[in-house]
Amino acid sequence: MGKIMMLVGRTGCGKTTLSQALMNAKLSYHKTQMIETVENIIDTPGEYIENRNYYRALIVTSAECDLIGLVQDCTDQTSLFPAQFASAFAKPVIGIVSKVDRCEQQEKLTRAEQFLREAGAEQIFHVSSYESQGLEKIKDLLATNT
Ligand SMILES: Nc1nc2c(ncn2[C@@H]2O[C@H](COP(=O)(O)OP(=O)(O)O)[C@@H](O)[C@H]2O)c(=O)[nH]1
Ligand SMILES: [Mg+2]
Repeated sequence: MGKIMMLVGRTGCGKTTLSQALMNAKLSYHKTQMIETVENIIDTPGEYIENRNYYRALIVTSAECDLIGLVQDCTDQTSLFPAQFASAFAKPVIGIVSKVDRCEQQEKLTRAEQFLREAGAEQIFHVSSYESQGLEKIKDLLATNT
């Protein structure tokens, strides 16, 4: 079965591509185990974080997931996540730095991590859906039962 993760982040940060990359990676990795082939990802609209009026919708939707992934594009110079946004959820919150294939300078990574830590993310992951980087670690997290 595995865990259900809800992805939250502004439009264009890479949520849908990541969902698909996780599914594809899982499919190829576990191609002989037909039962566990589909990852459980809730891909939320960017509007939910871009407009404060939708925060409630995010919180309501989070009831259906086991953990929340805040997605921050490493090329994005700004963040939409309020300080300690994670505390609004009654679920564990991880931070996902996306598009690390475009992170030529270390500063971009550090900046994205800082935004996610300020938002209250416990653990930070680095991914590139284009280069299938960092996907295994997230799949492992979703596969664990505790
Ligand atoms: N360089 C790079 N671009 C990406 C990556 N993931 C997504 N993108 C691009 O970023 C844009 C927005 O991606 P999308 O998944 O639709 O973002 P969403 O709005 O958060 O669902 C698209 O043009 C994607 O091709 C990645 O890992 N690396
Ligand atoms: Mg999308």
